[in-house]
Amino acid sequence: MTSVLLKASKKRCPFLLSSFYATPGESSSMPSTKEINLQRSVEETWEPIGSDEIRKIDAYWRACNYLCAGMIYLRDNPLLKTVLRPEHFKNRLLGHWGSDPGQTFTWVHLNRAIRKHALNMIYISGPGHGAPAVISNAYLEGTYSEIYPEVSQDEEGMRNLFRAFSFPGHLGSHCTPEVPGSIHEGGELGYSLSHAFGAAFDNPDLIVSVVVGDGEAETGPMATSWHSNKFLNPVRDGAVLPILHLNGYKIANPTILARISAEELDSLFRGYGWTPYSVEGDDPQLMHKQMAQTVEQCIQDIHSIQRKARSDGSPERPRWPMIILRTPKGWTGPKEVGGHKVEGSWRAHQVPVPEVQTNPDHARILEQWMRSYKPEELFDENGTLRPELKEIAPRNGLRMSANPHANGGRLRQPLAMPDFRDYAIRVEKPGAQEVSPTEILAHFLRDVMRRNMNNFRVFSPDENASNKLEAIYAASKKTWLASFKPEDSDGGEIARDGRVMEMLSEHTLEGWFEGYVLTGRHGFFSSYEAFVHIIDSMFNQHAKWLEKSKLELGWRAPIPSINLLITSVVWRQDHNGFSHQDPGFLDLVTNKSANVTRIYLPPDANCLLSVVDHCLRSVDYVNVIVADKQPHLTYLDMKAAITHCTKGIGIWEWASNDDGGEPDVVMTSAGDIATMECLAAVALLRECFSDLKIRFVNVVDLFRLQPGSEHPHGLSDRDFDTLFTKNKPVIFNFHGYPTLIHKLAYRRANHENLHVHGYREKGNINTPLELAIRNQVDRFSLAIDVIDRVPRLGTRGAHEKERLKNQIVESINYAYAEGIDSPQIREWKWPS
Ligand SMILES: Cc1ncc(C[n+]2csc(CCOP(=O)(O)OP(=O)(O)O)c2C)c(N)n1
Repeated sequence: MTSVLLKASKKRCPFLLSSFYATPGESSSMPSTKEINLQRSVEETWEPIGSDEIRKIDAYWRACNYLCAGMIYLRDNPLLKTVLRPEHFKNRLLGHWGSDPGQTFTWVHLNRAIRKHALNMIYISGPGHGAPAVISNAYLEGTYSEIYPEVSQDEEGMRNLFRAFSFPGHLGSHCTPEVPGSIHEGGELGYSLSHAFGAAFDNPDLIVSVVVGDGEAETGPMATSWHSNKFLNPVRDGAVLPILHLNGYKIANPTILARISAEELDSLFRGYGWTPYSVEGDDPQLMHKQMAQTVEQCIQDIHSIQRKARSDGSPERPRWPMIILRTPKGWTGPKEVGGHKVEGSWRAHQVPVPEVQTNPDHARILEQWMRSYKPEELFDENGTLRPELKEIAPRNGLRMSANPHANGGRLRQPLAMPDFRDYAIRVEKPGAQEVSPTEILAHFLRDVMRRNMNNFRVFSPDENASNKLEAIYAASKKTWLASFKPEDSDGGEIARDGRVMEMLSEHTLEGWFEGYVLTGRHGFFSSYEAFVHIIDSMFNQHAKWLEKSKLELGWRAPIPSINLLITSVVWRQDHNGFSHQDPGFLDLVTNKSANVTRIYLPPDANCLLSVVDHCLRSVDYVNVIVADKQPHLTYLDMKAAITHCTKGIGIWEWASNDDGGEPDVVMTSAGDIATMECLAAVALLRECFSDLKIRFVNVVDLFRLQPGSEHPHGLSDRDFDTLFTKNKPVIFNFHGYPTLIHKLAYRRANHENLHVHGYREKGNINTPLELAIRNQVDRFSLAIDVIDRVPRLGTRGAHEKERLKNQIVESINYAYAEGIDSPQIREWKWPS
């Protein structure tokens, strides 16, 4: 496949393949023969767009642009029925103009293709700060008024729209969840393309158009997501049509991609496996022809790729089309303000004429600018879009602003679930037998996959095998549409029709996953604990989206939850060492709304099964599950596991000896490894002090620790005090950073007696016990802490304390001499 490079400017004829991007500093010149040979024109198949259609498309586009400007500036006089006066302006001018006209231009041309081919298409706005472009279209298509009736399609409604935009208590200035047709806010740049692919997976009839900002294209997540085309299967997936919007500037700088030569740019996207088509210019009339022609070509390419793949059933990796759209930033806006170039410069990024309230010249420029769109030709006296323009937009479900995929919960089908109890481990005695929890889970996930081969995917950054989840490959291999080698058949587990998504980019995977759930499908993501931090920010953004959608927007249907398994945990990084030790993602999660966040630390394999079953059935949450992949002791049979996980926190009677009396100390754990060490400490203490009354509490659902007023899962104070007492020492062994437990429990009556052990950022290449010792989450340190905190053991326990300290020294020496922990540590079992 080859590219088409066309430029539409007043100076040159767009249909001559003679215009190329000038290398910076040079003027455009005729291409070399070689360059011409690289190109193929769509003219062969092109049925030229008629002048009447161009006139209407242009008018529709002007209507969009008029609305965009109105949203930024006006609170009254929306149809410019009188000269603009100071009282018509908003007091505070907010919003972004620069991105809007290129995006509205794209939208109206996609509309043309949708109508022509009855396309099922959604639109993702990478530079979501260009929200006026999306909102104006949603408004003109009627969707906005259907959801927000006060924003009616008349003068009053237009006034309300302008007032609502970027106004306190109203609409944000990004493509926030409030915006119909949006599944991507675009506030934090970089994720639009991966979201687009996530939406396209398993949606064979859907085309996801996605505008990528040229600034956005400089971000790390965007850079890696161009590779998503190696994971899109044209037989069973939809298509993604990226439109790279080269408007040349970011907030205050030129963009890199707009300042490299045409050849470099073309090579870059070819190198990523795309077929780039370029549209370039500033003359609207010529640009409409070019864009219509190019969009048509892209749709034809997409259809022919899909036809071919679907007829022969064995997809080769196609070179999907993409558009490189080069237009001036702030196109059609004021050319110059106060002697400074505005259109085609970074000055167009936000509010291009900044002082309309105080500077009459600025007010005049704004009025001229808005009148240049000729609103009287676009809207009737009542402010309603004229019928001949309305008719060029798609209708009903074909409107991108009303496409059900953009409100994916409406399409959500619950997963067909196997019975998780069928995967249970038999537990005859607590703490006697070891299994890898994730290995057990893998069989369950495999069967979830088998039953849901159209709406469930598993995501991991090259780690499913490492995380001992490889049993899922029996249901489906890893998606792979790049080339194959003979050795791949020997355990490579890759296939063109695979459904397990593995690529070494946490960003791209999380973006795919979010796009997938936002369009109503389900998934499961596993990551090494330390590196889940790479998607911290994506988690933040998704949690914000969920919070808004769930609490404030009744029209958005619930979507499946994001399920994140954090494994390869901090405590078992024997050869990876310090860089792989970071349990801090949990701290981040607790910053987000209690309405959408859940954290589970199942202590063993059966609890993990129960938790994952629960999470896969849930909606509108981010569920974070922490479970290690190494063999660990099992404690609860399935019945007990279900009861324990349902309660989320509880006393383990078999590990306690305070029944019927008051405990001297409450030993508490959260996390699999933390639980084992805590139980081992209990066993040591019981050996040393037969009369010591110990209560053992395990926490699965971390938010049980917070008061009910703070989190819906929070325990009442009464329940908390019953479990933890109001005055006895509580020794809490925690999987993560100790401060998190204090943060959650600081309001509890017994907080001053809560002593939390957890990761203290002390790590290296360690044996498991030696690492635990360095961070004082080991059995000996915990037992010593109990001796220190239980007053009656203070002096009585002196000898025991010495012996425990000796064991610490001996354990470290053993680890340093042998490179492993001693057999009695490695083979420790709960004493029956
Ligand atoms: C990850 C991230 N970094 C920084 C910003 C701040 N920011 C907002 S808009 C913008 C420039 C965007 O340029 P581009 O993607 O080209 O969009 P457009 O030119 O269409 O406005 C920046 C840096 C952001 N929103 N997200």
